[in-house]
Amino acid sequence: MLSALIFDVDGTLADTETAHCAAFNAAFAQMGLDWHWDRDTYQRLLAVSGGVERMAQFWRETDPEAASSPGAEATLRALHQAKTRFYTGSTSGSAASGPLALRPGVLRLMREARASGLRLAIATTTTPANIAALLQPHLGAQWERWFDAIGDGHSAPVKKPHPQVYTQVLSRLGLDARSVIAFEDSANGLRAATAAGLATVVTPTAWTRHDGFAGALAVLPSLGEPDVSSPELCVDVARLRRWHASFWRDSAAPARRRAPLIQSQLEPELL
Ligand code: XBP
Ligand code: MG
Repeated sequence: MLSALIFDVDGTLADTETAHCAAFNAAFAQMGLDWHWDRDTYQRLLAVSGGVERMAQFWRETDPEAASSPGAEATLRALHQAKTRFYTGSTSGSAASGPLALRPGVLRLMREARASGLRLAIATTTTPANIAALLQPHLGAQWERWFDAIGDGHSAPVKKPHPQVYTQVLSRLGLDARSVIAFEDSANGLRAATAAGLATVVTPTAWTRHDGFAGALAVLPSLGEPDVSSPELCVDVARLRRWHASFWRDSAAPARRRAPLIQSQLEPELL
């Protein structure tokens, strides 16, 4: 029986990677580095989960000697602290642009899930401060009370596609993977959730729409909003319960599990 929903943050709750990329570039400039990540570079580096790990990868590519020097780790930590200040400032609504919007259907489904007695949790590789900056404007100062468990880049330092953050959250929930659905946006996230044994709904963004999503429970442009999405693309608790039941009923047929139950046409305008 379905008991809980576990949400990834970046790309799933909100389309955040444009803001992350801008924050990285602002930190590089503030620290006097001539690094600048354009869209193509950042899209390629997104294959590496974790901001510190992502910068380390870029540094190894561009200056392997400096990247392995004794002070490199301290430099990366300072860079990441600066980046997090820029990101939380741009996301939380304190910037003129206002708070970063949640993706279609996220708040609706979380409200409906809680009203239906389902428990909610978060499993992300991002920095804890980023979660608060994103969710506080939408869920209020007590935003953490929405979630029975939160796994993040600090509590689970081994990043996706490793399943560490999902196994940690399942353990904190005291639930078996078969009673939970995960929500992700990327191939790394799908692989992490699948490795932890979870049926996973994928809602890619423009940053991740070219990833591979074999083994997903469903691949959709978003969780949908009744007034703007066609009915079959609107995810509600009743639909999730049906998908979850058929996913585990069909699990005896491994070949069928490789093809998502729902593979909608990811229309660019919907992403
Ligand atoms: C996506 C990530 C994060 C963000 C940047 O996290 O891989 O690294 O891109 O955030 P999610 P940090 O698991 O929520 O999709 O710089 O804090 O890592
Ligand atoms: Mg993500």
